Amino acid sequence: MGQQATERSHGHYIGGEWTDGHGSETFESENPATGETLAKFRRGTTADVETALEAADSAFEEWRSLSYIDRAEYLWDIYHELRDRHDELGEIVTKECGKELSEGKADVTEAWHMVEWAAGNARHPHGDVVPSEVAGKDAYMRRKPRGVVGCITPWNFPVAIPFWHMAIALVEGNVVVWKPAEQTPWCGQIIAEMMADAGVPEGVFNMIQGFGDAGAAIVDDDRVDTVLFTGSAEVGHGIADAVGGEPGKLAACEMGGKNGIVITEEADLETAVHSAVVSSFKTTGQRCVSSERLIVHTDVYDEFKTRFVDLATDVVVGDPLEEGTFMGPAIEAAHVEKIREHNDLARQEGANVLVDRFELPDEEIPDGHEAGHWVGPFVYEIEYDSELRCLTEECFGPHVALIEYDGGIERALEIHNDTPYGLAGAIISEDYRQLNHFRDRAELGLAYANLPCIGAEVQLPFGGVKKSGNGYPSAREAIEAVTERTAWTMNNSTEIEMAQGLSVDL
Ligand code: UN1
Repeated sequence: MGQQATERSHGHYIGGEWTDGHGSETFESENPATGETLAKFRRGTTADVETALEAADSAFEEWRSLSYIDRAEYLWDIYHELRDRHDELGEIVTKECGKELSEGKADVTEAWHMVEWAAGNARHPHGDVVPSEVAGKDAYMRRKPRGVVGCITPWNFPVAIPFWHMAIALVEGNVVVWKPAEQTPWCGQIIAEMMADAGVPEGVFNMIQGFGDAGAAIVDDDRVDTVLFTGSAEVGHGIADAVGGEPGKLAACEMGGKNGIVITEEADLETAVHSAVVSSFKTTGQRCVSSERLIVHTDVYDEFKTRFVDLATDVVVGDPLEEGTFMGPAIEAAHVEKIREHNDLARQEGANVLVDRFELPDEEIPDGHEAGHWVGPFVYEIEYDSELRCLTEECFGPHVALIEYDGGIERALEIHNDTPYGLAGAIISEDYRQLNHFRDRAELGLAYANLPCIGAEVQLPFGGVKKSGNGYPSAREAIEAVTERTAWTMNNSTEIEMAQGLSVDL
C-alpha cells in the first residue's frame, strides 16, 4: 500500500496470509488535519484474534529453535527498509496521526533505532555466569522466550512503538499477535507488509486491525504469555488487573503521565523556556511524556511567564506537512472534546488563563483543512493545591499549568511528586546539587536535566512509576517481559556436593 488511499478495505495478516477475517464491518483511517479518509480497513473480531493466536501458537516451537542471529536476520531486512523508506513513511505517519513532518520522520527514525538495537542484541551476551559456592559446579542464568506475546500499541507513535514491543519480542524467540491503534491502521498495514516482505515465517507475526474488543480478546486468552501495552492509563490499568490475576502471565504496561518541569531560581531561562515549549506543545501535547505542569521558582517566575506566554501565543499551529509548522491537529474529534473538558475544569478550579488558543481562529486554519481537529495552546497559572484535579489528571493535549513556588528544591519536589503518575519530568537549573537532588527524589522513570522531557533514546529504559506503568514494554527493559530466566546449575564432578553445606550421605 503506497502513498495513495485505495477503495478496497484492507484486512489482517494472520498465519502468513492476508485475510478479510470473519467480520463484515469496516472502519476508516482519517487524516486528522483534513478530515479526509485515507483508507478503509476490516474490523477484526474475536474470531480473528482466535485464528491469529492459533497461528502464533503453532509457529512458536520452530521459531524458538532458530538461533538469535537467524531470527535477527529478518529484522535487519526491516531495518534497511525503514531507513530506505524513511521520508515516505514519515509522511504517512504525519498524514495519519497529524504530527508535523519532522516528528513523523522521527517516529520512523526511532523505529529503526529500536530494530537496530534489538537485532544487534542478538550478538550481545545474554544472561549471567554466576560463581557457584561449590567448586565443581557451573551456575548460570539462561533466557528463554515466553511464547506468545500480545502487543497493543497507541496511535501517537504508530511506527516506533510497535517496534519497541515487537522487535525485541521476536529476536528473543517469541511469536507475536499485534493490534495497532484503530486511529492508525494504515501504519499497521505497512508494518505488516514489511514483516511479510522480510519473509518472517508464517504465524510468527500476526496483525489484527480492530478496536478494544479485539485487544481484550488478546489480553484474555490463555495462550498469551505476555501482554505489552503502551497507551492510556484507563486501558492499561484494566489490562494490568486482568493479567495480574493469572499466575504465569505477565503484563508490561506503559501509560500516561502528568509530567512536570521544575524551573529553579538557578535556571538559565532560555533553556527553561525552550524546554517548556517543546515539552508542552510538540505533538500537540499528545505524548505520554508531554509536560502539563511547569513548577517555577518565585524569583524567576515573572520573567519566565512573560517569555513562555509570548512563545505559546506565537507557536504555529497548522498543516503538519508544511515546513514551519510547530504543531498539527489533535488526533480526532472526541479528543478535542476531552481537551476542552480539561481546559474547562482548570477554569472551574480557579485558573488564571494566560493563553487560550483552544478555538483556533479561522484565519489560522490552513485552507482546505477546515474539517481538521484543530486545537491551540492553553496556558494558565494556578496556586498549588494538592486537591486540584487539573494538576493531577492527564489531559493529553496542549494544556499546561504554571505553578509558582517559594523555597528550596524540596518544596519544588513536593509539588512535582504530588500526582498519581510518575513517567517523565525535567529540572532546569545550573546548580548541580539541585540537579542531583531532583534525579534522586523525583518520582518518575525518565528524568532530564536542562532538556525537554520528551525525546528519550531507545537504548535507555522507558517506563514509569506509580500509575504510569507496571513494567517496561519497550526498549532495553522489555527483554525482561518477554523472556523467562532459567537458573542452570551443572555438576562437573562425580560427587554430589550440595549448596549450603547440605549433607547428602545416604
Ligand atoms: C510517548 O510519549 O507516547 O520520549 C512515547 C519520547 C519518544 C517516545 C514517546 N521517544 O518522546
